Amino acid sequence: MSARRNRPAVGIAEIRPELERLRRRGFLRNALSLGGLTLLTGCDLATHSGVDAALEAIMRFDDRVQAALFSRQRLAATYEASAITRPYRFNAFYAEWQVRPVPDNWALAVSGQVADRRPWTLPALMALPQQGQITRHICIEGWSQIGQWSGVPLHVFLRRVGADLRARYVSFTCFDGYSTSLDMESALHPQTLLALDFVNQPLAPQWGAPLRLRIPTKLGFKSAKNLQAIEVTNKDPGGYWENQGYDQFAGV
Ligand SMILES: Nc1nc2c(c(=O)[nH]1)N[C@H]1C(S)=C(S)[C@@H](COP(=O)(O)O)O[C@H]1N2
Ligand SMILES: [Mo]
Repeated sequence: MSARRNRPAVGIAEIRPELERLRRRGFLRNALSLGGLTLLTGCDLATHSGVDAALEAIMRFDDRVQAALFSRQRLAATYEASAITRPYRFNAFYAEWQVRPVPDNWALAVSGQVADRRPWTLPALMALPQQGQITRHICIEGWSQIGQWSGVPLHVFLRRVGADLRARYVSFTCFDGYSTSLDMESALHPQTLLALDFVNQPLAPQWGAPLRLRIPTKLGFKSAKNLQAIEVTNKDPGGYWENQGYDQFAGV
């Protein structure tokens, strides 16, 4: 079964506001022409590496603008249970059905700038304070859907393990080979969840079992499924899509 062959779960009218937002972000990025950038960055556009460097600079400019506009107080819209998209679509970087079963004796590894590096079992995660949300998941491919997730707010978890909250990034590694990362400000946003449940049931494997990130203030590729490890670090960890040119910030 190919995820990308699935039909979009919502119509174009419903996702228009999101598309408009994405377009505005695109405008922001194009506001500086490549030529203008040569002056700003000193990149030589006559060479491939020069063009690469200029594009890198545009992306970093965009990330900086987005980070400056981001506020921990600004919440993503929430919805009534009746708005939940059914059936709910599955998406992943692999083209064919390759959902990995949850490894035996799964535990979430914690590393980097944290005081307590002990791994977390599911019962231990379930014993932490829980929070739910009904929010819209927006994929960069141009579709969106509304779902309900509950689990441990990431800021609660980071404080519990004694993470250095002045570190710049939190990185996420998944057992299906995926990875992504967040800037610390976004990691501490009150709606950023380590989700255990989808519509009040434990996550199914294709939707991220046993634990996934759910961050409604970012594009869908940041909501890492099938988590295996979390690291707190000052070095930009990148990620599966980030390393192929997607925004590090990727706000919606
Ligand atoms: N482990 C893992 N997490 C992932 C992905 C993936 O391929 N593997 N794809 C991302 C992308 S691009 C999207 S749009 C969402 C899809 O989430 P869903 O299957 O719950 O709709 O998961 C994100 N998290
Ligand atoms: Mo996506």
